[in-house]
Amino acid sequence: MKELKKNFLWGAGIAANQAEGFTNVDGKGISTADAWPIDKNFDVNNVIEGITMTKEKIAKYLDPKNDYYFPKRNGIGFYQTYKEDIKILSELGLKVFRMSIAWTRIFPNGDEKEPNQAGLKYYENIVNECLKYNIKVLFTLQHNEIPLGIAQNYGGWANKKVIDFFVNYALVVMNKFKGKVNYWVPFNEFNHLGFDNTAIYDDTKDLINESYNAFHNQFVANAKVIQLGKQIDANNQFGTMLGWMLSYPLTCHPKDVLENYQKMQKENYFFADVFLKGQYPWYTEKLFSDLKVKLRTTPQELELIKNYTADFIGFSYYSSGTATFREDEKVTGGNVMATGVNEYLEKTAWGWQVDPVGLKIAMLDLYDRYAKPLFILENGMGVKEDNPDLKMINDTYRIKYLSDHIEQIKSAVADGVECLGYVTWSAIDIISFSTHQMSKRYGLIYVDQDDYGNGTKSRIKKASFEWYKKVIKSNGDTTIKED
Ligand code: BGP
Repeated sequence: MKELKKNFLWGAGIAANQAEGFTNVDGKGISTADAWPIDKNFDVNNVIEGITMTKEKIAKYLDPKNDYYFPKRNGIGFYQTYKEDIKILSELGLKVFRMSIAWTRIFPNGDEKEPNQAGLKYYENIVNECLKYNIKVLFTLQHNEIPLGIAQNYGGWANKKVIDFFVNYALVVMNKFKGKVNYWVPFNEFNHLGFDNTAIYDDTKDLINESYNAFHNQFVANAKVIQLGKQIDANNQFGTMLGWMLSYPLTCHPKDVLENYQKMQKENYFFADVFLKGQYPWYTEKLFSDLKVKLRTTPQELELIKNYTADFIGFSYYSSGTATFREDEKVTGGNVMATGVNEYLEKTAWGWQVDPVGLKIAMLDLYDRYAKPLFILENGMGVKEDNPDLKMINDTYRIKYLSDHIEQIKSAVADGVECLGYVTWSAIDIISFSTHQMSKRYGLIYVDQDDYGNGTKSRIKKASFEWYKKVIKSNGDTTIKED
């Protein structure tokens, strides 16, 4: 029976906008992520509200007269603590550390010609720190943050000028880390609408049409980055990063099955096809006529997309949902979008339905369709973990969640699926992407900090840290063995 490869890349991840803080230091510009405050009127279970932004909202949020608190401007101070944090992470025996580069540390407004050297130096320090411990780095270039200047001055990714700005940024960092970093993910969880992903304000006229034009421009930028990245270093490997929104038909009613199939097409396969097959799928014309989308493309762009597809299928998996044709659908939370309830599944405190078998279903489906190596780039569970006494948190619930999902990965590999690695989300407690809370904790390491940045900032390993260390050392044995 096939087992995990000996060089299976056991990893853990964070994102710059959720961890670094120090948003106005060493030349960094303000990003779309820096514009989200904790807003008391905000419903933390309405995931959509946390990733959409309007011109009116941002004017209110950025008005100095309003004293909002912006969690992602502080993160967990990783910009300053990265040496200590990476040292702790090295104790896991990590093979790969997934993190993102903040575009605004390299090009503060996004459209500059020359890079900010202080920003490059910081990421060089990170890379050197990781390599010191034999930890490979996997860089994401756009992880739910874009220079605010791109939104304000260019209308976001719908503007084709942004393609060249992004490619220029990617060239600078790929040249800088040539020979040191070979795993690159240009866009994080690309397959979702939202200001965090396109820098298009949600009150923009013709939003859906502009958003799909933004996606197209990102497809083009992605292809150009792969083309040039391979010229810089033939060893560079490029991955998709799809937020895999797995869903099932609510019932076996044929109309539910059809509804779910088309939901999977629209939310998942559409994007995966362009990235991995190099062309828009056969149903694009119908989809675009339904959505009233008119793409602004050129034959050269479509040729680029066709010739430069991803090397591996990177994706995140947290939970699954359901779909039904009926109007009275009961909905619950999920990654970047709400989804239908599944009565057979437990939910996290944020309503995300825990479904380890769904990860194997996603792996079989993706491998079946695209026949390229898989790489799980995010998997974990957000939990409220109050810890006033600063004790070691015995997060057996997280160990169970991660263990159940890793067992499904092993099962898919035993069936013959090729899998490069697994990155648990998150290496350390960081600010939640969609709710902007510190209290939605994913980390193997606890950080003493509340939703408003108060606390000692001390780092305390959770029980899952020691457990994951054993999983890595044994290359996948998830049973807990006392020492
Ligand atoms: C994904 C993001 C990650 C991470 C994760 C958990 O969408 O790629 O950055 O945050 O979701 O989501 P959240 O932090 O909103 O609970």
